[in-house]
Amino acid sequence: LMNDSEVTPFSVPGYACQRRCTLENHNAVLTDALSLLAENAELSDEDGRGVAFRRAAAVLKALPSAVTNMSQLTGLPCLGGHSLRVIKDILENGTSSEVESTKESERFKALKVLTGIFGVGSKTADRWIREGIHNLQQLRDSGQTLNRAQQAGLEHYDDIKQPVSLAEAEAIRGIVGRAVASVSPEAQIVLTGGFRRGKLTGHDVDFLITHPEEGSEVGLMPKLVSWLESRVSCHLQNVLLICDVIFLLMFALFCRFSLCCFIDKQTRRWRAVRVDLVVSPISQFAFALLGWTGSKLFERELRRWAGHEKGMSLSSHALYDNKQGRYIRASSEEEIFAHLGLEFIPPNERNA
Ligand code: DCP
Ligand code: MG
Repeated sequence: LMNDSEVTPFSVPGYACQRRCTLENHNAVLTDALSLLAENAELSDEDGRGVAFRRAAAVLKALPSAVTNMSQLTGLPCLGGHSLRVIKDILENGTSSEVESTKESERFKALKVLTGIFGVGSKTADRWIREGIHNLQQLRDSGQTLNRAQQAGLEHYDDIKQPVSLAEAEAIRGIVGRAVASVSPEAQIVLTGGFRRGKLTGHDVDFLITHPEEGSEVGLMPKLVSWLESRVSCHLQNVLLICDVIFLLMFALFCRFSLCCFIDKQTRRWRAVRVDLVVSPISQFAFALLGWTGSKLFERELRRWAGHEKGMSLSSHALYDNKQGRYIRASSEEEIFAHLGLEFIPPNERNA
């Protein structure tokens, strides 16, 4: 048995973008609990609380081993009183009563189900709940008017909920890649999002497309979408032959770059998958690549670091030096980290 004085506290830097965090998580029970509270806060429009729980979870994800004793947490950043109470509860009792009661609450369950519909955010879900709608059947029966995205989201709810595998992501990459090549032969396509960070599943597939010649990317997105749509709607048989095992149908362009697609597995079963396409001019490519690789918290922390520590504004388009009043160019992620005075963190270690 160790007493507190023999416990060595962990130590990590304050910003997630200063930490290397792989997918290996020694504190999954604790981080799952804090993530659930973060999700509940976000779904309840309490973003500040949500971020606080996300930051606390990210600190625990970055630890080299499992937390067994509260005293190991002394001096760690981002662990507020609320998060510490939850951690203490779990270390002492195996569970946190707050997490358990949140998980079981009718409101949380309804918010999860309703915002799980593509095109439905927390505000819409909240309005529906106030009108007595708590599940998909009640929504269908309610006669609520749904926009095009929401109609598709409801229709393909089960498919879209099911995680996308890396194999599916790669198959879709092949198909979108062929589409890109035929509308713009020199254009480049990169898989971003969670898959670029080494995840084996995702809730969608994120792609970034650019063209080596500045300006030639203009108009690429509509061409790409209509190529994919026409291929599938007019030449269903051909597409089946072209893509033999797996193929895809861009079935609607919902917003700027969020698409919903169908792929066919060997079974020839159609399945809806979310695909996010982003087109970036080459001059902004490094910023877009960094901005769309994630994780979401890593991105948030990069922007916070830039603003608070460096007097700069970072987005997925550019880096601006507020004091000098000028944009800072970069042609690689490495250069952006260097401009920010940060050690380069490769994508697979950005899993904050
Ligand atoms: N992104 C962001 N802020 C947002 C939305 C997205 O910074 N509000 C960036 C970071 C994300 C990336 O875009 O990692 C892709 O968004 P996803 O929601 O697809 O996130 P992931 O790909 O990381 O998760 P998943 O594996 O579940 O798809
Ligand atoms: Mg993704």
